Amino acid sequence: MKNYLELSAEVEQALKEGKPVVALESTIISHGMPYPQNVETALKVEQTIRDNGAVPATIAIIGGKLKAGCTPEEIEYLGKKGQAVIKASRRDLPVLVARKEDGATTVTTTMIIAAMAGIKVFATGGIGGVHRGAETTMDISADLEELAQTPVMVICAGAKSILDLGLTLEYLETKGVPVIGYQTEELPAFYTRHSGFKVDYRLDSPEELASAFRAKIELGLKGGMLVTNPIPEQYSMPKDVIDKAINEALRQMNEAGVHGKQCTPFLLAKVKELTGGDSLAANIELVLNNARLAAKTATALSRL
Ligand code: PSU
Ligand code: MN
Repeated sequence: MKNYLELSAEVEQALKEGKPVVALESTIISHGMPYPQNVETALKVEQTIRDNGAVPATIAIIGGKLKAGCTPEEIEYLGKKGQAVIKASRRDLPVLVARKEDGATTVTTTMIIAAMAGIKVFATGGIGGVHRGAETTMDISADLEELAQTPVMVICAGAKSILDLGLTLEYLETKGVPVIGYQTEELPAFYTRHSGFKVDYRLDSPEELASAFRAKIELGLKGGMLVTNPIPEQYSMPKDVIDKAINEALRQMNEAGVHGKQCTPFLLAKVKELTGGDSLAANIELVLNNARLAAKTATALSRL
C-alpha cells in the first residue's frame, strides 16, 4: 500500500501527532461545480477546516498515486481539468493506479483512501444513494456499500431528491449504517432542510457525534456512520423550486437515455442549469457548513 498512498507532509505529521484531520473529496471539484468556483470553494473549504482547528486532506488520484492531502496547485489542476478527470469509484481504482492516471474521488473512494491513511472524519456535500426507478435499473451508488464496510464518518447535507430517499434509508438500514441527524430529527435533502423522512437518531454536538463513532469502532462494528447536517436556514432553497427542477432534470435524463455513472453528474448539472446561480450558492454554503462541523467533530474525536 505504501507504494500507492501518498500523504502530504502536513497530513502525515498531524496524524502522527494525533491531531484532527478532515478528508475532502475531489469529485465535487472536478465534476460537481464549474471552474473557477470549484477551485475557489475547495480552497475556502480547506481554510474553514483550518479556522476550526483541524488539518484538511483533500483526496484525489494524481498520476496513479492515492493522495491524502493535495497542494493548492493540485487542486487547481483538478478543477481546471474538470470533467476530463475520470470519476473514480471503487471499481476504477485498480486500472487508474496501474496506468498512473488521474481520478476524481467520489464519497466511496475518498472513504477508502481516508481509511488507508488513518483519517476518520470526512466532510462533503451530498452522497450517492438509491436512484429513483432502481427496482428496474439497479442503479444504487457504491457510496452505500462503502458506508457499510469502511470506518469513516461522513458528514454531508443529506442526499438530493434526484434519489429515492426512502429506498436509500432502507438500504442503509439493511447494511447497518447509522444515519444521524445533526440537531434535527428529519433527514435533510441537500438544498432544503426537509425531506419528510426521519433519521435514526438526532445528536446535538460534535462531542456526541465523536463518542457514537468511537463506540462503533470499539465495538468492532465495521463500516462508517452517516451524519446529515441541514443547510443553514438562510441559504436553503424553497422545496417547490428545487422539486420542480429535479423532476425536469429526471425527465430530460430519461429522454436523453443517460445511464450508468453519467446519471448523477447529468442530474446535478441539469438541476444547476435549471435553478441558475441560486443552487450553486446554496451548494457552496452547505459544504462550508459541513466542513465546520467536521473540523469540530474531528477535534472532539482526537480528545477522546
Ligand atoms: N451527490 C451530490 N453531489 C455530488 C455527488 C453526489 O449531491 O457531487 C457525487 C459524489 O462524489 C458522490 C457521487 O460520491 O457523486 C455519487 O455518484 P454515483 O451516484 O454515480 O455513485
Ligand atoms: Mn450509479
